[in-house]
Amino acid sequence: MRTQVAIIGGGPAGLLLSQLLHNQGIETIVLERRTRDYVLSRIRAGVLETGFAGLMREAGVGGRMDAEGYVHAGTRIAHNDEMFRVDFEALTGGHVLVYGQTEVTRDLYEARDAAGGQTLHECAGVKPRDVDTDQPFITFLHGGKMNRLDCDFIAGCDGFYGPSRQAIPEEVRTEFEKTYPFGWLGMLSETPPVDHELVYSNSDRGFALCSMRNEGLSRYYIQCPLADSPDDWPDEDFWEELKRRIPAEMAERLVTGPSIEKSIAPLRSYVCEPMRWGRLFLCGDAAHIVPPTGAKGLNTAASDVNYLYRALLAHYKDNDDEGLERYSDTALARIWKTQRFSWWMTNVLHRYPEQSPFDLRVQQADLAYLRDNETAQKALAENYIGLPY
Ligand code: FAS
Ligand code: PHB
Repeated sequence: MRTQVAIIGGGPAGLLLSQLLHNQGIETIVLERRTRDYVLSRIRAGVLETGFAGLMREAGVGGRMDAEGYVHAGTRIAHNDEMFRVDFEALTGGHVLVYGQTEVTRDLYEARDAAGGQTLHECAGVKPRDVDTDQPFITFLHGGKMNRLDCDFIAGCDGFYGPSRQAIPEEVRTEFEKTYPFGWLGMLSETPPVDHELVYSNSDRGFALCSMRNEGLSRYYIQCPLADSPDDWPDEDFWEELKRRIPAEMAERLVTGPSIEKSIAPLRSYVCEPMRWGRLFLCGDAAHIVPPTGAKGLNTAASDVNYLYRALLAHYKDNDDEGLERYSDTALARIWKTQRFSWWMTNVLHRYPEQSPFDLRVQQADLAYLRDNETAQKALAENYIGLPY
């Protein structure tokens, strides 16, 4: 088996890269560990940066996103019963689209099907080989037998737990990590959202986020101890705690109902440098993780795809390898800015178990500065809608 670009991982990064390359006549094969249904069952991100939405349209898969996605021109920040709005459009002329990652992945799968794209599911033991030579290949179990896929390049889009990052020699890798002493308990419910925009709340009881997928599907999060499990949180306890963490007038109009999904995600910041080793290129969660506070995980995967796609295009179309040579530095420059923003948003909005009275006053001052200062709000807005690629 041979292709030009072998892609490990059929999540949003792998599928988007495959679709973009296909549109330029560049062959790809995607090797995915899970079933398609499993991949499509994941409930994750919900906010698309301007750049990501543009890339989806460039890939020819933006139709449903533009028809069903919600333009959000701003977001609200609540601090106990006080709330203010950051107006993205007035401050930057831009906005974000609220459109679930599950829908993004579904649109990409449908486009790959229509294009006759090759995505092999239930691949086991996927292993990149000879990545530091000009004849890399991948071995993997599929259809009951060992297979070999020869290729020009390998895109490691296999998420945090995939094999690609491990193919970079340990002595070459520098890994940066920060863990947070809390997680996010997320709930999906078939209820109308409490507000037409997102509400990020810093309350004396901890962080909460009110989001949505559509007029009848709400997505809520509350900060919770890492030791908790979803079973510790019956629906009624979740709703009661959420009501205590958002402004009273919103709590009064909050419509509750049964959860259709409930899960806890730990918060972590992580970056692996470099993102390239020979003919292996890491993309998305394979190379970096952010706390979801800034809605940057999925969006940073998209910016990696943007850089790698254009670098591969220049290689095949113009015999120009500068983009490939500079890929890691270029992608990391933007990644570290999203890491900073996600870390800052997490710090300003969460209550830390060991927070001193001084820390608390500084956090309150940060929120007050954001409430009162247009420059501070513009900085948040331009990061939130997405820095330029
Ligand atoms: P993904 O992890 O999505 O995809 C990697 C793919 O590789 C998967 O399909 C996996 O099955 C496959 N794979 C793994 N190992 C393999 C192997 N050995 N062989 C073949 N395939 C393999 N981001 C936000 O912006 N907002 C959020 O609210 C948010 N919430 C999240 C909640 C959770 C629980 C998690 C885990 C992440 C969340 N994220 C959020 C981040 C998330 O959206 C990621 O950034 C996004 O999925 C990144 O996409 P990929 O890089 O494609 O990685
Ligand atoms: C979501 O809707 O899932 C969501 C929105 C914004 C975030 C994180 C998650 O910062």
